[in-house]
Formats: sequence, C-alpha cells, structure tokens
Amino acid sequence: MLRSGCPAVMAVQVCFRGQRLALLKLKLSRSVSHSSVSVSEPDSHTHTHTPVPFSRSAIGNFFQERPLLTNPFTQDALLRAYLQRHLPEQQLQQDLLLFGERLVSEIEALGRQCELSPPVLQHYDAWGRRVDRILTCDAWTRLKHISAQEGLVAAGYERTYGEWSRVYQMSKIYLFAPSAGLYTCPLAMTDGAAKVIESLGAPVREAFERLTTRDEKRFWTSGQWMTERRGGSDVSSGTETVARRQQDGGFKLYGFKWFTSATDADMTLTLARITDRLGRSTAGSRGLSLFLAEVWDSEGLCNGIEVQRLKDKLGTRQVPTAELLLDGMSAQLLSEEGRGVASIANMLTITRIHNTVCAVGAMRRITHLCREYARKRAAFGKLLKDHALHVQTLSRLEVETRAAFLFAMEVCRLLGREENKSASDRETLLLRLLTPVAKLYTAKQAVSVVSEGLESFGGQGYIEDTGLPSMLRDAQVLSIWEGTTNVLSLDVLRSIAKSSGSVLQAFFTDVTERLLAAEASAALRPAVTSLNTSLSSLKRFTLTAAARPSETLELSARDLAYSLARVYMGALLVDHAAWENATHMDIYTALRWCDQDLCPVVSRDAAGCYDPQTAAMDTALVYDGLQN
Ligand code: UCC
Repeated sequence: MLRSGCPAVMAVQVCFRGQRLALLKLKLSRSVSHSSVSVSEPDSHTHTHTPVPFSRSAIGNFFQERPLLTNPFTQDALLRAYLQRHLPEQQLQQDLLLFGERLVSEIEALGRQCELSPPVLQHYDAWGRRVDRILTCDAWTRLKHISAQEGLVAAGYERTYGEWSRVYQMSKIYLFAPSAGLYTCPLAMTDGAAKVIESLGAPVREAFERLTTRDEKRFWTSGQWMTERRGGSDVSSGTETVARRQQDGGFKLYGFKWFTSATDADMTLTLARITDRLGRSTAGSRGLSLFLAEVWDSEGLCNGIEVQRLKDKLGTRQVPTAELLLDGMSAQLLSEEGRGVASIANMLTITRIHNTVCAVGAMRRITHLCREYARKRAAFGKLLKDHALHVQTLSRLEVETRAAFLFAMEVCRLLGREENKSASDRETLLLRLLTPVAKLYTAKQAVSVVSEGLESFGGQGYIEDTGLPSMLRDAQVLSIWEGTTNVLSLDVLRSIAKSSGSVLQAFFTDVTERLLAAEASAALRPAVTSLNTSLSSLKRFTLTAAARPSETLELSARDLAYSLARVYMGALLVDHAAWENATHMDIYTALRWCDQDLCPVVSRDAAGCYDPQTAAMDTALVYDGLQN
C-alpha cells in the first residue's frame, strides 16, 4: 500500500497540482480577461482560497497515452528473421509490409466495429413472413472482401511459394488475426472445407473455386456444422441428424445443430446418418457421412433451415453462432458413405492449425501493446520499462510468444510440404502428432499470455473501451473449439496408437537431429543439455507407458502432450538460435525456455500421479463434501 508521505505519491500530487493551477489560470484569464487576478495571488478582498485539485468540474489535463498500433510486420523481429531465413523473397516481404500497413490503416477499425456491432437475427420480415436472416455489420462484409483480396485462403491453394505456401498464407493470418474481429473463424472453416474437397477429389468444382478465389464477388465462406445437442466432443455418438436419399440422388437432412459458427456462411460441411427405406441408420462413427450444403438460396432465404436463435457468448461476439433446425436441408454427399468422421479429419487438421496461428497472433499483439505502453506509462517515478520486475514479466511473455510462433510455423511448414508432396514419411508422421499438440498448447498459452498482458495495463486492462478485455474473451475460446485440451490430448494418444508408435519415433529422431546440429554452440549448451536430458526421460516414459493399463495411460495424456510441446518448442528455439544470423536474443530465448520443467509427464509420474489408485483418489477429492 502507498502512504501519502511516500515520495512517489508526493511527486504525483505535486504534478497534479501544477496542472490544476495551470488550468485554473487559463480559465480565470478567459473569464476576467481585464483583471489582473491570478490564482497564485488570491484576492484578499474576495477571500478566494488556494484552489483544490480536481474541484468542481475540472478533471485535470493529464491522461495516460494509449499504446499505439504500428505496422505489426515491421515490429515483429522474429517473424522477419524467420522469413529472412526460410523465405526471403522480396515480393513476399513487400506483400507483408503493405498488408501490415493495411492492418493499421483499415482492418483494425473494421475489427473493432465488428465487436461493437454484433450480429442480430431477424426472424420475421415486417409482414410476418419467416425469413431467419442473420444480419451482420458492414465491417464484417468488408472483412470478407479484404480476406478474398489478400488471398487469406487462396494463398494456401495457389501454392506460389511451393512447399512454403502455407507459411506465407499463415504469416498473413497471424498478422490479420488480432485485428480482424474474429473473421479468422470463417476463414479457418473455409480453408478446412477447401482442403476436404481437394483431398477427397470431390466433384464440386464451383464450390472449391469459390472458396479459394481472390475475387471478392465470387468468394464463398464455409461453415462446419459438427456439434449437436448430445455432443460437442463426442461427435460419433452425439450426431442424430439423418439424411434421406432423394429420387435425384441428392439428400435432405433433418436434425438439430447446436453450435454452428459463422452461420452467415455461403455453404457448409456437415455430418449426418444416411437412413435406409425403413428409416434405420448405423450408430457410431461408422454411420456418419459427410455432406456439403449451400446455406442460402438466390433470394437469401434458408435452404430448409430454421435459425432457432443466436448464441449469447462470453467472447467471439463478432461471430454469428446459431442453433439450427435442419428441416429438409438439401445437401450433396461428399464422402464415402460411413466415412464422414475420417473425411472431416482433414478439416480438423486445418482449423486446428488456424487456431494455433491465431493463438500466437493474439500473444504477439498483446506483447507488442504491453511493451509499447511500458515506454509511456510512468509509475513510482519512472517509466514501466525501467522497472526490472515489470520487464521481467514482459520478457517471460515474449519467450512464450517466440516459442509458440516457431511451433506454429513449423506445423505450417510441415503442412505445406505434405501438400506439395515433398514431405518425408517422418514429416507426415510429425504433422499428425504435432497438429493437436500445437493447438492444445498454444491455446492455453494464449489465455495465460493475454491475461498477464492485460494485467500489465493495470485497471485499464479491465476497461471495455480500451479494446483489451475482448482480447481475453476471444482467447478463451481457443482452448474450447476445435477440440478441448483433453480431447486433443486423447487425439495425441490416438495418433500414437494408430501409428503403432511411429509418430513418437519421428518426434525423437527429429528433436535429436536438431539438438545435434546445435551442439557446437557453447552459448546454447545449457539449453541443449537440458533438452537432451528431457528427451531421454521422455523416451523412457513412453517405452514403459506402452505396457501400462489404458486408464493410467489416459491419466498421463495431458502431461504427455505438454511434454511433447515443451521439448519440441525447445528444440525449435535452439535450432533457430543456432542459425548463422541468429541474435543474442534468440539464444537468450532458448535458454530461458529451457529453465522450466520441460517434461511434466516424467515429474508427475515420479510423484505417483498416474498410479492405479490415483483416479479413485481424484474422484474422492473432487466430490469431497458433496451433499446429495
Ligand atoms: O465447429 C466448431 C467451431 C467452429 C469454429 C472454427 C474456428 C476455427 C479456429 C479459428 C481460429 C480463430 S467446434 C467443433 C469442434 N469439435 C471437435 O473438434 C470435435 C472433437 N472431437 C474429436 O476430435 C474426436 O476425436 C473425433 C470426432 C474427431 C473422433 O472421435 P471418435 O468417434 O472417437 O473417432 P475414431 O473412431 O477414433 O476415429 C474415426 C476415424 C479414424 O479413422 P479410420 O476410420 O480410418 O480408422 C480416425 O483415425 O477418424 C480418424 N481420425 C483422425 N484422423 C480421428 N481424428 C483424427 C485426426 N485428428 N486426424 C486424422
């Protein structure tokens, strides 16, 4: 607590008083311009007192300076260095530079407008006709056009930069995300839909062309309607929607979709169970097929869909999220019958990668705003940037952000290589393993980094019209949609089981090679040593884990995923820091990253957290004291 005698407080009081006096002087000289009355010489005849600071209507003239957003591309040392190392094409750098300018001059304001003008549902027109229109603001439409012009989906399919095309596209998404009022949500699903269509070789050329065009007039977005009332995560047993075959070979879908994001999309991919003539269908994932449907007809009316209501959400308020009753929605079968879940997995890979990139984008934006603010805001007699403890906190956020950035870009690089057909077997296995790991880990980092970042603004971080609170609200969804942390941790186990452990072998080989290549650097030695130790214990854990009962294996799933993430991010930081043009900051980041527990699954195993009795003890603890 500060006491009024404290020098820092006195300094502030003196300063306020000075400003107040100046203001009063100005006021008096305006109102009594011919008099010689001055606030510093009170008129003894009228008994004027020394003015009290902030009295009556005067509010003082000191205001904190807000942190200014400047071109996020030029401000981003790691993004520029990463591109310099891997993708130094002039044209690409120029494109990102101009895009950075556009973000500041145009897109940032549009994103804010989307937050302030959330979508509304118009159920009926003025004459009582049911129309179910989702009305979005002009800024939302404008962001759709800009997304097309900038090729935010298209760049992934034009493949101008070959195997680096995804890195190029995702660099733009990364810059775009924190300014874009969540327009990244429809873009992620649009990209996912294009990927599914491309990988299935489905005969829907027009849809594919529209999803991947740069022509704003032709550009379509896609939804991804997977969630029903019985299940968000458990898609296979929770999906009740049925598909009835029509005479013309098409289908009509009947069901209730509980969460549909960016429901104003032009088309959607969705899952349903095809029924036979007696109305029977197959249960579980084997009964699910994948469909494509256009959402609106040429008059803007729904295709056999009733929009029940829009969801009232903690964040992502810019995005229309609806409950939909499908009452005979015309749709086209896209996958083989019964291969819906496996077919939509490609979409999940893409949207999870988008989620990862957007999480890092959010971290980067808050760290930039924090460091900018720290150069302006003074407290206790000096600027925040001169308080070592404050800067230590910011530097920890910076380490998290840099590690997450390299992780996100590595997954994008692997995706690009797979799509370019230049990926080795090891890289394909790594892509499968690292996609859920990157998504789950960076989502958690984003919530924590953005939350800490807000705190560095003090009370202002909690004030709505600074625009800061929406960053935290919007970060919170990143660990929920596209698979929660636990669902993705189980997906990591799925990928290990399905590949008979080959994904782990790929992981160990890749990390070992990166560490070997960095061994010559004396400055990096503590980090390399620490990573090697963690890698060895992780290997030992996975070898013994295979023989454990499935329940205890499941208990270790989240910690295993975290360990994979931390070790891999460490290896990427070391790899980047060993590059010939790396800076001292790259080395420092790698060292700081490696001073944490890189392998929590091993520490927790040693502490008995996955012992056979643990699950029962956890249950007893959680329900301790519960009254029936
Ligand atoms: O839609 C949502 C919000 C949209 C907003 C988008 C924003 C994007 C980011 C924006 C950034 C700002 S949220 C909806 C989220 N729902 C989910 O993510 C679903 C979570 N549940 C899962 O992930 C489950 O694991 C399922 C549904 C994918 C699978 O569960 P099952 O039924 O237990 O699956 P199975 O039986 O294990 O797998 C069925 C098949 C298998 O292939 P086959 O038949 O060949 O053996 C699996 O290997 O699917 C395959 N498979 C996969 N393949 C399952 N998961 C994967 C995977 N991840 N990759 C490849």
